[in-house]
Amino acid sequence: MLIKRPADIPSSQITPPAIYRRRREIIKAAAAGAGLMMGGGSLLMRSAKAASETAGGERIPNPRPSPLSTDEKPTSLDDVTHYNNFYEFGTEKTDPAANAGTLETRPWTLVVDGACESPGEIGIEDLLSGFTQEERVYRLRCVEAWAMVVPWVGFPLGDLLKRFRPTSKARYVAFETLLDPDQMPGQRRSVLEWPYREGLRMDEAMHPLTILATGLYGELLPNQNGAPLRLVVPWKYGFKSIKSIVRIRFTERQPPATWNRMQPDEYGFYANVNPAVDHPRWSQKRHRVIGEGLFARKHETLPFNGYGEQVASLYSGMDLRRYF
Ligand SMILES: Nc1nc2c(c(=O)[nH]1)N[C@H]1C(S)=C(S)[C@@H](COP(=O)(O)O)O[C@H]1N2
Ligand SMILES: [Mo]
Repeated sequence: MLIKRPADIPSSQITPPAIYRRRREIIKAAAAGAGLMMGGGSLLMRSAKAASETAGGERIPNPRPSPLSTDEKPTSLDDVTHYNNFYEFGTEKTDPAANAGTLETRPWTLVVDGACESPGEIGIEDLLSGFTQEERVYRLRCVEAWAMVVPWVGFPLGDLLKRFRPTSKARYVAFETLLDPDQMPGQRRSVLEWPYREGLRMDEAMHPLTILATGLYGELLPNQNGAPLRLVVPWKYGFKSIKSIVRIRFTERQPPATWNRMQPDEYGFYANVNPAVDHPRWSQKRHRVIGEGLFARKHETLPFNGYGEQVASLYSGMDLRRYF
């Protein structure tokens, strides 16, 4: 390597996606050619057919721009769909695009229950037709120190939650990803606790900037981005934005969240983007913007990812060093 970097940052975090991807392809081709089938063997086998089987590609008619959109330049579709975190399909940034073709997103049912007057379930087709589709452009930043601007298609999570009539006991909202190791081969390894789980406080969940995304770039979500339905919370680090959701539950107590349970000192429940609180192993003051290249200057990270005016009041009076 020409570039010196701290030893504890995996190369996947700092290499520009295009170069990184090419390197992975070369490594995979070499491995396949040599007949190597080690740990990731079954994942490698699937990669060839995966790309054409993703749910993405179907146009969503006339999504309207949301007034909450940023006017920053969106990250390219190629980067948005090939530089992902989705451990159900592998732990490398290129794994989800290569392996997520095994996920079946039709039929798909979302169960909503817990502290509410009308618990029930809703099929994905009803969800897609029943909610106003507004195109929203959000800056989404990940704790691993990169940033993207994604033109999500989605609707406010609160619009859905209200229909199930949460009671006064509903203080939090818990989310769960599908659990099915046949469709999500990464779940055969215990890199995380499965299913992936996340949670929000009720007021965070009802905030208009918290959306359920069903598409991006005007098309249905590709599997690797969390088809058919994923959360987007733009003022929080990426891991809060849980993908491929099958269950939402209203709870009285703070629900368990996957990364928080794994490493509670590194990943807080709130996970609000905060340049003043470093991750124990790296600074969170600056980040790279995907698409600008490795040599571009890093950007200053803003409190709440630049959405402080809209969301800071949710946390007034809270010690954000303690509740990170
Ligand atoms: N079910 C599930 N959801 C997930 C993850 C995951 O591994 N599994 N990774 C999270 C992390 S760490 C990030 S940074 C974002 C990445 O979203 P993107 O690939 O669409 O950019 O998804 C989040 N949602
Ligand atoms: Mo992340």
